[in-house]
Amino acid sequence: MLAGSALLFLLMMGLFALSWWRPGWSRRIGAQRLVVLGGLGLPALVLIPLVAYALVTGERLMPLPNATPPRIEVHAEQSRWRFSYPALPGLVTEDVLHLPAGVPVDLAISSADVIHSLWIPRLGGKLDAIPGRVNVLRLQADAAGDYEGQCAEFCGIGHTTMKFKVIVHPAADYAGALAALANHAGIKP
Ligand SMILES: [Cu+2]
Repeated sequence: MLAGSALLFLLMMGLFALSWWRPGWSRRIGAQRLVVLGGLGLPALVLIPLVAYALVTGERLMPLPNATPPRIEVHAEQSRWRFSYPALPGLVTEDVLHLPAGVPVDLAISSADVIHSLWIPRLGGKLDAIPGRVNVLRLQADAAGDYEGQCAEFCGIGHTTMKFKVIVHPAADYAGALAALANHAGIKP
């Protein structure tokens, strides 16, 4: 994309220089043809390959497992995050998200009040939490460890402190870690 944009920049500068030193050069092309070529032809030539490239690359970035990935529900609310795990009904962790390492998960993100945005910079892009909607973000943490998450959409007075911690467990320990949390919270599996 950098090479492509450099090329376009040079082309534009070339046209600019041409109109500077040879005023009237475009008269030979004609106004209408100039609009069609410069306004439709050139953008189509540039944008269609870029969209195709972005679609293919985006698809490759997305973990696509054979089975449906485990789903975790994310509820945003001024100004905290609640995570619930359908695998363990009743278990809710506040401002802490537990994930398995090396396994794709689907985060089903919703909001109780205003628009928030879930962002775990080291794991992927942002996705808005919108009241009345469920947005699904597929993520995969490759390595166990602790990560930081942050609300990335200004949502009110508590926005700056609307952070959460992501604890990524080795995949083999994940179910045990969730069960221990549920046990601690007095939830019967
Ligand atoms: Cu926020």
